[in-house]
Formats: sequence, structure tokens, C-alpha cells
Amino acid sequence: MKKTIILYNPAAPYYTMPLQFLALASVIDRERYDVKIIDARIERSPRTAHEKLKLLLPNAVCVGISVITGTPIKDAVSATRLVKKFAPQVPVVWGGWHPSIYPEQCMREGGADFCIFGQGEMTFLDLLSAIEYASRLDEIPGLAYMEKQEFRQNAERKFIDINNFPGYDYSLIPVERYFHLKGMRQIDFYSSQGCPYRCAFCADPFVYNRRWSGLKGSRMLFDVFEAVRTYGASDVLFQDENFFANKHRVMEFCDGMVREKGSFTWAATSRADQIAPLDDDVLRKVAGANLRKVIIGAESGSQQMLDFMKKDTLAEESLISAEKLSRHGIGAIFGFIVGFPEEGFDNTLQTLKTIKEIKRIDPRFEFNIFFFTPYPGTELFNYIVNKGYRVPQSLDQWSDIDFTLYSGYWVKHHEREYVERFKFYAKFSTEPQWGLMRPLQYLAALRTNRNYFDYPLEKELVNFVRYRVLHRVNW
Ligand code: B12
Ligand code: SF4
Repeated sequence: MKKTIILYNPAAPYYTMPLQFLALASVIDRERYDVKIIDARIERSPRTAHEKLKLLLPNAVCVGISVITGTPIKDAVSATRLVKKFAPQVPVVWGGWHPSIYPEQCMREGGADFCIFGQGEMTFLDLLSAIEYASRLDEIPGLAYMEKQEFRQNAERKFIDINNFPGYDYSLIPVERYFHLKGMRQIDFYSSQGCPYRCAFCADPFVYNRRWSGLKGSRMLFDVFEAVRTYGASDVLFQDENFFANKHRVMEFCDGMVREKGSFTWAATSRADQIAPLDDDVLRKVAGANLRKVIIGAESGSQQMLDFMKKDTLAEESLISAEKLSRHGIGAIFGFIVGFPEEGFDNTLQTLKTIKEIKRIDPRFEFNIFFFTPYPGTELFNYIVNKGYRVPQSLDQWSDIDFTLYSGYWVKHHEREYVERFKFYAKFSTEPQWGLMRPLQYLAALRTNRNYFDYPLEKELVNFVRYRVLHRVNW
């Protein structure tokens, strides 16, 4: 009987497909091992996920857990404890972004036996064979482990071009269940790894050392079409750090989409300085290849802040991108970050002004505003530590960072409240509304135009209906 490799994705209120496990599974010898993926995000409750985990343990060779910074850490720790309680002989391996940055903390405080840092495929494979044959651990690059209570971290593994890895086997996950939860037949796809840029708030330059590798255009086309055909998908969401990092590859994909008459739409990540310089011919081509939406890390409307965070873009590039995308009928989500220590509220206001200008160019464009969170492994994390700001110290404290509620303690209450109100009114005034909501929408537009957000009664009322009465998730 084949042994089982269990891959566990901790509970969190989202349901993108667990691509990290499809990546790991792609290199595992399936003649030899059964791969079982448990995604606690799509289970009825973490308890149901734990029950499934418990049932699989007797035949398990190891349990791999994927951990990103924030709330998922809590369930990663619970699942690890469960394994230790019911099958202490089964090693628990943590991989992903948090263990890549804090392997020692994840083992000492989280109970993991091994941590894999950086790209996971080959390190996991080597570790599996070391577990099976009790062979040496100190020769496996990319691995951290404990030896007689001592922390050991091996050398970094050489970054491998992802064209060397086989394609993903989506049959390992319940694709229809993800479609249902997403509310659309959307496949998540990962076509490149890493990123060549150096943004100071992002852990990518630390985890991948600014290396990047992308599937060649022809391979990407083949794998995407295969997944779309197999599952009858109508949309593809590229979850790459930076899909547009190589323009030539994007053009190859677009040519192929047109040639093969791909009828599905797609959305992908980008930067303002990648979209702004595109000329009309290129934009016509990507629009003709069914590009539905670009997710742009715009980050700030203030040049001073863009320079501070080493974004290496110009503030006006967001507006130029908006104008060009709108003209070619391509949708966009612009992401912004405010609330850096010492940002100064006038810089935040500059960002809000930019958002209004983007909305003026095309009211259908969406936006997100996040408060700066000092993610570990980033340049700005070190900067604020050196400046004497408090940051989480333990695994438990890292697990408390919540992605919508968190803002640095240095952000003044009234400034945070102003941004939250702006977010509500600017979104509400441009989203489709019906019936009784229409007069409120008119009021919201007036408020946004005049920057008047005092006494936000409509916000309270709408949120009461949305989250208390209709029980919608508050994003
Ligand atoms: C999809 C996605 C999401 C989804 C779901 C997250 C998930 N993974 O389930 C959503 C949209 C909900 C989301 C939300 C957020 N995300 Co997010 N997200 C991503 C994104 C774009 C893709 C993840 C993915 O599927 N990658 C593809 C796989 C193949 O790559 P991978 O995950 O890196 O896996 C490889 C290795 O890490 C390793 N590995 C990973 N897991 C494991 C497990 C084992 C056992 C082993 C051996 C190896 C291993 O091997 C894999 C193959 O090489 C990444 C960026 C990226 N492109 O990776 C950001 C990213 C993971 N998100 C990030 C952040 C910051 C967030 C938010 C906080 C954003 C925000 N400000 O609101 C929130 C909240 C997250 C939370 N705490 O709950 C950061 C994480 C930084 C960190 N220190 O943890 C990333 C890296 C973006 C970035 N560059 O900053 N996110
Ligand atoms: S924020 Fe985006 S562009 Fe900047 S380093 Fe991270 S992944 Fe790359």
C-alpha cells in the first residue's frame, strides 16, 4: 500500500486554490506516494479539517503545512499539535513565507520538526527521501531543522527555473467546490515565481533574492488551456507576484490566446510602470486576448512615499495606466498602502486624491487601501525596528496580525477613521446600487467630492444591513 503525504492549508476566510501544494505535488512520485490535500479554508470548520487530518495520519509519511504570516499561523500550530498528539512519529514540515523568514521561531514555538525556506519543490523531495531512508539532513539546501535542541539552517537552495517542473494536477483538489465558493468558474494559475523589483515593504526580494522565472509562453498556453478545458473554466486568475515582469512572454501568451481562439477571460498582477508605457497596439492586443482585469500595485499617490518604499515608479504612472486601460475597456484594481510611520497625513491625502482621479477616469475601476503592516523579511521591517517601533516578537504575536483590521499603532485614530470613511464612501458611490440605496449613493458621491466624512450615519446603516442582517463577509 502506498504511503500518504498529507498537505495541510490552515484555516483562513479565503478560498483561492492552494497552488503551493499543486506545485509540491507536481514533483512527487505518485506511483509511490498518495498525495492528500486538506484545505481547511474550504471545510465547514477547522474541526472538520482536523478530523480529516486525524483519519489520514496512520498511513502518513509526513504532514506538510503551508504558512503565511498572520491568522493562518494559529491553525498551523493547532494542526501541528494534533499530529504530535495522535501520531508523534509523523514529522511535520512547515513551508511558505513565514517559515522562510523565521524558521527557528516556527520550530521552537510552532512545533514544526522541519522548515523549508524559499522555493519548496526540490527541498521537499530531498527531505522526503531523507525521512524515508534516515539519511543526512545537513546536505539538503533550503532546509532548517533541530538537532539536539540546536537550530540548524542549511545553505540556501539554488533557485530553479520553473520550466523544469511538471504542470499542476488540479484533480488533487475539489475544483468545483472552489468555483462554487468563488462564485465563478475561475481557475487560479501560477505562471512565474519571484520578482526582480525591490519594494521595501515586500518580502519577495528577501525570499527570492530578486530572482524571477516564468513559464515560457508556449508552456503557459498549453497548461492554461488544458486546465480550462478540463474544468470548463470561464476565467483564469494569475496569482504570480508580478505577471507582467516579462513583456515578451505576455505577448506570446496573447498571440496564442488569439490563435487558439481562447474564449475565457483572465486577470493578472502588474505594476503601474509596466502598464503606463504600453502603446495602443499592445493594449489592443491584450484586450483582444480577453484580459479582463489588471491588479496594479500602485501603492501611493505621493512621489515622496513611492521613493521611500523604493517602488521605483512615478506617481503619475497610475493615472496614465488608468487612462489607457479604460480606453481599451480593460478593468483594473489599484492597490494602495498608507499609514507608514512618519508618513504625514498630507501624503495619505495625496493617495486619496489619486484614487478619486482614478475613479473619475473610470468609475468601474476598483481600489484597495491597506494600512502598512511591517511584514517580516522586508527592508521596512528592519527600518522601523531600527527606529525603535514595536513589532511582533513571537509566533503568537505574528498570528494576531489581521489583514483588514490591523493598522500600525503609530497611525492616529482620527486619521485611520478618515481613511476608513473615505474607503466606504468612494466605493459605495461608484458600485451599482438599487432601490433605497440610490439616494444614499447620491449622498456618498457628494461626500467624496467634498471630502466631508463627519457623522457617517449612512456608513453605519449600510454596514449594519450588510454585515449584521445579510451576514456578508467584511473584506
Ligand atoms: C493567493 C494569495 C493570497 C490569497 C490566499 C493566500 C493563500 N496562499 O492561500 C489571499 C488573496 C486571500 C491573500 C491574502 C493575503 N495575502 Co497573499 N498572496 C497570495 C499570492 C498572490 C499567491 C500565493 C500562491 O498561491 N503562490 C503560488 C505558490 C506556488 O507559491 P508559494 O505559495 O510561495 O509556495 C512555494 C514556496 O513558498 C513553498 N511552500 C509554500 N508552502 C509550502 C508548504 C510546504 C510544506 C513546503 C515544503 C513548501 C511550501 O513551496 C512552494 C513552491 O515553490 C502570494 C504571492 C505569490 N505569488 O506567492 C501572496 C502572499 C502570500 N500574500 C501575502 C500577504 C501579505 C497577504 C495579505 C496579508 C495581504 C494584505 N495586505 O491584505 C493577506 C492576508 C493573508 C493572511 N495572513 O491570511 C504575502 C505574504 C508575506 C508573508 N510574510 O507571509 C505574499 C507573499 C505577497 C507578497 N509578496 O507580499 N493572499
Ligand atoms: S511589491 Fe510586487 S513589484 Fe514590489 S517586490 Fe513585491 S512582488 Fe515585486
